[in-house]
This record gives sequence, C-alpha cells and structure tokens, in this order.
Amino acid sequence: MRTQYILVAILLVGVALGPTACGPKPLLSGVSFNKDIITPNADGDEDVALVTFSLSRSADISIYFEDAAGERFYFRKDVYHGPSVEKPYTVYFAGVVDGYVLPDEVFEGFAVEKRVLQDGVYTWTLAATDRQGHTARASGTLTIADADTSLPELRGFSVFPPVITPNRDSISDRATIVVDLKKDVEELTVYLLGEEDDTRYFVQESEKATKFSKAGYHEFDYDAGVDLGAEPPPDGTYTVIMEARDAVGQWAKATGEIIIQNGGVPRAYILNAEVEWSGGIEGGGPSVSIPLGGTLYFTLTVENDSTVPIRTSGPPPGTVYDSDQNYATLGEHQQPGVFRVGIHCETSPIDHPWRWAVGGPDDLEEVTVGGDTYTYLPAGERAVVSGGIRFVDMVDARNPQYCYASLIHEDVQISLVNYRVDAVSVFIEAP
Ligand SMILES: [Ca+2]
Ligand SMILES: [Ca+2]
Repeated sequence: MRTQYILVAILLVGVALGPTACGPKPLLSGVSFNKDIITPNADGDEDVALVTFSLSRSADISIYFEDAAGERFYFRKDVYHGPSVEKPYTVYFAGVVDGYVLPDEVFEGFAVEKRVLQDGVYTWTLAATDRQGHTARASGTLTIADADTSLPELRGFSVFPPVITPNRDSISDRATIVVDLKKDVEELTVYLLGEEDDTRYFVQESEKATKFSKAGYHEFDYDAGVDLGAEPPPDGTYTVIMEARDAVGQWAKATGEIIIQNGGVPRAYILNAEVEWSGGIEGGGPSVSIPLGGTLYFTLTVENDSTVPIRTSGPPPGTVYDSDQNYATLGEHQQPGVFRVGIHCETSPIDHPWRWAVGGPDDLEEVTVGGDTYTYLPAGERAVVSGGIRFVDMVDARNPQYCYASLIHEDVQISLVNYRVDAVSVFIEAP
C-alpha cells in the first residue's frame, strides 16, 4: 500500500516537472510544406506535397485547410503522435481531405469519404495539442490547381435479394450486388461487415461486360463462399459495403444490408457406406440372383452430418421402378440442389436412372418459400431409405452385372465418399 502511494507521488512529481525538464523547447517546430502549389490529378507531376514537423512531446495532430470563405477541410484530425525523437515526422499530402459536399450537390445512395480540394488558394494549418491541452499551431499557404475533381460515384448501388440462405439447395442461395460506377478507379471492393466483430467477408466480382475497375455497370455475385465448399459467415445481419478509390485518392462508399439465414455447407452420407441388398448370399460375397421379372431391393441409411437441412425430392422410399423406367418417366425430374439416393447398374442407359428421396414423410420437413414448398432432411438427422428395381429386361452380354448406390447432390456433385457405394453382383435368371 505504502509503496503504491510513493509510486503515485513520484509520477505526479514527474508530470509536474515534465515541461520544465524539457526546457524551453516548443511543442511544435520545423513545420513546412515543401511546395506552395500542387496539381492533384495523378499525372505524376506536382501531385503531392511533403509535410514535415517535429514534436517535442506527444500530442494530437490536426492538419486542415481553409478556403477564402473560411470553410475548413480536414486532412488529419486529432491523430495521436508520440514525440519525434530522432527525426521529424513527414507525411504526404495529395490534395485529398475528408469528404465534403458542395452547395447544391446531392449524392444519392453513396457518400464521399475522401475528396480532393477544389482549385483555389488555401491557408493550411498544422495544430498540435498536448496532454495538458496546450495547443501550438503553424500555418502557410497552398494553392491547388488542375485538380481532378470528378468523383468515383457509386450510382444505383443495390443488394438483392435482402435475405439469402447460402446452403447449396438452390433456393435463394445467392445475392447480386450491382452498381453504376461513374469513373475509372484504382480499386473497387465489396465486403460484408457483421454486427459482432470487424471481420470483413469479401465479395468477388462476376465477369461481366465492364472490365474490373473501369467506369460502367458492375455486378457482384455473392454465394457466401459455399460454392467452393467454405463455411459462409455466421447467420445474422450484415452491412454490405462497397468502396471505390480513384487514382487521385478520392473514396466513395455505398452501404446496404443483407441477412444470412440457414447458411452452411451441406454434408450427407450413406451411413457406414453400407447397402443391404435383398437376397445376398451369405459368405458368398455380395451377390444376388433374381429371376427375370423379379425385384432387386435395397435398404440404406442417409445421414445428414451438417448444420443445415438438406433438400430432397421424390419419389418416396418404397417406390419400385421397372428397370426400363427412370426418375424422369415418373415425373420426378432432377432439380439443382436436391439430394437423392440413386442406383446405377452397368447396363443402365443413363446415369443413376433410379432415384429416391432421402427419407419418408416422417423423416422430412416441409418449408415454404415464396409460395413453393420444398422438402428437407433436418440437420443432424438420419433416415432409412429403401426401394426396388423390377428387372423386366436383361442384357445377355452383361450378366451378371454390378449395381451400386450413390448419394447424389443434383447439379452440384456426388462426393467421392458417396459414389458407387457397396457394389452388388446381380445375376438375372433367364426363364
Ligand atoms: Ca499533377
Ligand atoms: Ca438456400
């Protein structure tokens, strides 16, 4: 306790003596602009001025410009600096200050964050305020000429739809972000910013007519990363931020909002890669022999091993196909984003002609989106799927033949682990 009092006392004495210890040395010294005119137009000629100053102790630094009417434009505002110990501070000024709006000027849907000064003569001021509130200033004159004042306007910025469910079921998985950019820029970026932390999720631009960073119509397709198998940002509300920076250093910024719901990468498996085929011969390997006109039955379990529901479509488990039928002849066409169990045999004329939903009515839940109803196996759930193929024809040249099961994510992929699982040799007995 006593030690602490002594320490505090020493600190107080130190602060009190501080200025005296530094002697008469001024807070701010050696302030200069190395040019009295600049032409900020990114032509590489007289575009920037070098500002130099020294600080004898730490202070907040502001650098601003005032036009003939006394309006003030900030280049730096209250930026903390420690004392310049060995050499002075230097900073380049390219004519760009905090965004401002001219009389009668209206920007719709975007803001100008950084903007070049209009041509004219300005009084610059560099002000330093130390911890005790003492302020020292230096000022001079700078002329701005031939400034490239055209702005990288972000007109018509929009994000659509406002809610996405990035989970590869092909239902509202993606958003489109568009803008009409009014000037060639050095950089055009779009990212999402969450409410919880400052993680930025960057959005890639689609390949469209307008070259990247050129003036014109730009479109960004946002899939939350799931197309590449990455986990999307956590469900929640995000600010969509577009920023354009031109060669002069001007910044424009547009913001929108997007809500991510039910996001995640779907992963489903045929449990243990096991299929139970009817009529398997004990000890003789997985083979079956069925008379022409007889039915090959299978049973397997599908596991949704992900945090998102997986979408599926009919026909339901229990359906028995004739071998010359397929899912399309039953009116159960392929749909992008749908998971189905498929059976394929070596003599099948099309890929996995016989397909089934990954669960029955008791296993699945229905979700209605925009008036359409879709069916899902919930996250973490399992369902038993069975079905049959009645062999109404046979190919003599391939008898017996191998058949196998796959779990198909239609128009997306069949992951290797789910492809051609647990083959069975099927012999069809001719009459
Ligand atoms: Ca220039
Ligand atoms: Ca979706």
